[in-house]
Amino acid sequence: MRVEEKELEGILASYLPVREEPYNAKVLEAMAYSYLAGGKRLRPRILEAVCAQYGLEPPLMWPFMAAIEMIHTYSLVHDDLPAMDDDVLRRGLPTCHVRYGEATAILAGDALLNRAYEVMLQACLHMEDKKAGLEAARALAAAAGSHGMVGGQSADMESQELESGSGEEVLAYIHAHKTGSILEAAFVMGGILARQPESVLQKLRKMGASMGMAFQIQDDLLDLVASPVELGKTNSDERNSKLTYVSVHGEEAAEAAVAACFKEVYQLLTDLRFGADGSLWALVQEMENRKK
Ligand code: GRG
Repeated sequence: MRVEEKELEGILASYLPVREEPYNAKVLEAMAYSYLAGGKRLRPRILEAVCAQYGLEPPLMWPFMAAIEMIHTYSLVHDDLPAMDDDVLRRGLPTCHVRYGEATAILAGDALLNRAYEVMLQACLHMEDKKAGLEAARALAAAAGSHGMVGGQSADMESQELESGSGEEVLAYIHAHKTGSILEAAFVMGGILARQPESVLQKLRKMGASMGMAFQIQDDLLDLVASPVELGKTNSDERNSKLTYVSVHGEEAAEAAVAACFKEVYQLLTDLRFGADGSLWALVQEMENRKK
């Protein structure tokens, strides 16, 4: 069952740490500021929809939904820092470091990451199937780390130094890891929590990988038509220097690649008997037609 939007926001908020003393108030405020700034909540929605497909009852998946959104939010807060993408706007608001200063933004990201693990491990303590909970948490940790999102971000940072022509392979790595890993985790964690066999998990992983690829290329295509202000940039220099699917393969090929990825996702949904009237199918359609 899919919870309503307002209820989802309440569920996500309920996993934030509670203020107990005045001394750490600033970092708590910065965490809440970025986490509750109203993103699309795509990753928790995917996790929820996969769990629902396999009959897993809420609220078992809620802490895992909150954890994946916390890790996603931490990555955005750190990605926006001057040392990385240097963005001034995120989710329609000033970025965390613009609002609270760089040191607090670093700490808020660190604290969201740690809170995500605390929330999942706390949930595992009370779960009947602790092994499934731990396996889901392990999958998210692996997806977020050096062989996942952080690895992809690192490759992306290094890619600015690449000689032209050597971009294709590294670009595939960046997409699969920086954007793909956490999306893949959203799909596979749902399957793990619902105790699905490895054959199903493999298909869920593939679905996540294709969604991740489509999502990133879409992002690059949307960036082409967005103004620097919409992009949260003070100027457009960076857009021109970035290695993207569009800069390597061209716009037409990028659009074709997005279409091919979605075709594969729909095929996998059909193979796994996710019906066209189900919430995951609707979510994929929403992503296919997204304008931001
Ligand atoms: C700093 C370790 C570290 C990693 C950063 C997520 C990320 C890795 C960078 C973001 C760069 C970026 C704009 C990638 C494009 C795809 C993407 C992840 C967009 C943001 O996700 P959405 O659209 O955001 O789901 P909302 O705000 O809706 O949650």
